[in-house]
Amino acid sequence: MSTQVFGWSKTEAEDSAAVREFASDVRNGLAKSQKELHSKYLYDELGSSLFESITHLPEYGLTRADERLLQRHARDIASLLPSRVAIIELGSGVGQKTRHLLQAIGNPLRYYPIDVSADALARCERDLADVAEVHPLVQSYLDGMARATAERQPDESFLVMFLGSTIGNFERKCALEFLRDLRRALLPGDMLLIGADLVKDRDRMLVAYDDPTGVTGAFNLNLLGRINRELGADFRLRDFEHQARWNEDQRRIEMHLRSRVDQTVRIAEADLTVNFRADETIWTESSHKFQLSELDALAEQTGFRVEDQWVDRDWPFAENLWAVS
Ligand code: AVI
Repeated sequence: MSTQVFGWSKTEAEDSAAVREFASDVRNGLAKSQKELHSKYLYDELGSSLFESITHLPEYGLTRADERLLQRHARDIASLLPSRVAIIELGSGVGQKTRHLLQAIGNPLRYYPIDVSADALARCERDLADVAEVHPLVQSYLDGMARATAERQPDESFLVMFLGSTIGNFERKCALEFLRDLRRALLPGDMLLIGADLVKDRDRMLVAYDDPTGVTGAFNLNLLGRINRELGADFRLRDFEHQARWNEDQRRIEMHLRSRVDQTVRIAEADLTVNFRADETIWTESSHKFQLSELDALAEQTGFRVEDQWVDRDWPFAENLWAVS
């Protein structure tokens, strides 16, 4: 028995720890009076490819604005960086948007993409090998940061990239704490390039998260499908519907899954039976939107100094270059 346990590959042990953590998060989230599920669980293999499709939707301009800014201003950004620099990217995915900047900086350049998806990192390593020496890290953001910065060379600085307004998916208080943690992992001379989606016309924001093609709806509903697949639950996906709401006070889009009927769901691996009333929702994601002035304050509150900022005209989105102060 014990031989078998010790004979487990690390991956199997890690997998079962991940299932236990998922089950425990689902149990805790669905016990709250406003039921919720953490947005990180939206990104299994199917969820990640649905998100990739979202980035091509005509209604979702965020990713294109981010990439436009990086392409147009790659040389401006490169000119503001320290002469000896290595790059860390948090949540790189396949790293497509980063190519422009890596090219503008020129070789030789070490690039540490950090992501939870090993498949995305394998593609990233293959696709960017011509513009950088790629060191993929399948880790959480802060663990990956620690690994990458441990390889700092004498007189070298780091540029950390945090693109795509992923910071908007943190609660505002958690965003502050996260940026402070990030700052603590850096040294004077290091920089942060952070993308943030700006507050814009309400209907434009809402349709970006509730597209008529239904891709964002499928992305959201897949979370229940994932719970069925991984935790042996019996959610009937057709008895739930996707909702996007604009929360004016918090300046955020919220994604919810609304129960169409009174119903009971069993989640075997979480040893949980949950009742839903018709109209009750599960809150699955927040996407905070920012004012320009708020971004400057955020830099100051977290130990950074604003170096420069570029804003897209077609889809209000800001790329911000901050230095460690
Ligand atoms: C990854 N993140 C910045 C996206 C966003 O816009 O908040 C996730 C997303 N959710 C629905 N559509 C896109």
